[in-house]
Amino acid sequence: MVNCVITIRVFWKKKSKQPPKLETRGTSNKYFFKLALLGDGAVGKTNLRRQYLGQGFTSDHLMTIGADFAAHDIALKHQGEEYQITMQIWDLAGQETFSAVRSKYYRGCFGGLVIFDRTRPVSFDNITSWIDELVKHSTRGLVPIVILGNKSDLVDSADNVVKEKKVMAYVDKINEENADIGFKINYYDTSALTGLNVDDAFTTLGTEILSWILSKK
Ligand code: G3D
Ligand code: MG
Repeated sequence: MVNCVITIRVFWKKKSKQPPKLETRGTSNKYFFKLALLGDGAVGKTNLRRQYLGQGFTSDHLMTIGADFAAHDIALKHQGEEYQITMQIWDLAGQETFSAVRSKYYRGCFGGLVIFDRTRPVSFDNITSWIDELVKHSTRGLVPIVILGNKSDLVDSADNVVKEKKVMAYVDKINEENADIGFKINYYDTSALTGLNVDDAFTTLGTEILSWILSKK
């Protein structure tokens, strides 16, 4: 695990770029962020987005083909000033294995939610490669990321769960090794079923992106 983090850090350092100037919509305090959901199949990406958009949880298998996006407007504060943000959230429906599609999907992203399933340890082991892929294709280098340990409602009844301590060690290591990137990688334990921390995760991602970009203006 430690070796993995160090390898990634070298890649991120090489690829990191200055954040771009924000495109404004109408007034100078209205901004638009493209965001991607990343993670193994069935970790809960689509349901997390549905929860955030107020569409509720579904256990129906979603057969959508291709990339799907939806927009959500939120107000965020930065240094006492209010900003109107449109979060455009991209969900790669059912095609996690097609890397050619994914590179287009990531293009121009300002941030990502990197999701694993608390009850499926292999999905946690894979988050490094998901982050790596976002960095490679975002066209902006390393962008703000929030890591989500989803299906936390199942943790008490599952046999083999990813321990929060292990996740925090991973997140702390990334933040230590990349202390100069201008934003923090955050972690939330979530449940798309109960809604636990779903709003907070998206808000934190938006806030990190906004303050990162405004600090460089
Ligand atoms: P994906 O978009 O990452 O592929 P989905 O994942 O959102 O389609 O979810 C995959 C399966 O996990 C779905 O069940 C869904 O209901 C379930 N799921 C997603 N998030 C949670 C969660 O937080 N808690 C619980 N208990 N289940 C969750 P099916 O039955 O369709 O496989
Ligand atoms: Mg999905």
